[in-house]
Amino acid sequence: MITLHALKFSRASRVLWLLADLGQPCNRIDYDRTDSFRAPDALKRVHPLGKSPVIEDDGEMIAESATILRYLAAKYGDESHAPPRGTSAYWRHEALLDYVEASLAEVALQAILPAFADKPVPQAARAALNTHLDYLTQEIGDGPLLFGERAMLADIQLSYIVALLARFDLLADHPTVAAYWDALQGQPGYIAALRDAGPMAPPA
Ligand SMILES: N[C@@H](CCC(=O)N[C@@H](CS)C(=O)NCC(=O)O)C(=O)O
Repeated sequence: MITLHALKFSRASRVLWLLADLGQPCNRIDYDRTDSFRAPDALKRVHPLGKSPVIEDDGEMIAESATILRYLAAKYGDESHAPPRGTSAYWRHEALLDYVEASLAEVALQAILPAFADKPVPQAARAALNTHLDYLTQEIGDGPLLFGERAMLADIQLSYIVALLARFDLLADHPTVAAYWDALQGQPGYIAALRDAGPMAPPA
């Protein structure tokens, strides 16, 4: 069985969402956040970077949530979380799946971290975030999700960042992204992950 190392309020929720969609159980090992909201040292004994999520499966130890999502979809022959191969939608989806951690996460955290510490969000951080939220608004289009009604891997990957942005009231000027967050919260895999492991974002 797959083992999932799941830090509280973390990107591990993405993996739980996909596992729920795939109907795959896992042996979830939970890690509480430290007082400074970091991962405990115990996670460093799992993976040198001490980050979550990490999965163990059939002797493989896999980090990076996008890689884990791709691994699980490939392993379980899942064709329902990406557009058909060979289409331009397929490559648009691949780009969005990588975009979340490669480009968006760092910019979003520059706004989220001050908000989390009850400090004002610097103007430059808000401006940079707004550029990405404008981009996401275009990508969502008529929605409700990135590729219509059904959550793809890229939607699952985006959910964690969007949950944090919503939690810290950083979506107020971007109604399309706020509506996207509403649509994500209605997805069965999201609901199952929340029920199993609690919310993606820390409570107020
Ligand atoms: N790019 C990695 C990021 C992993 C990551 O930063 N995880 C956070 C939790 S959401 C973490 O473990 N933070 C704890 C720490 O850095 O102390 C991924 O997508 O999996």
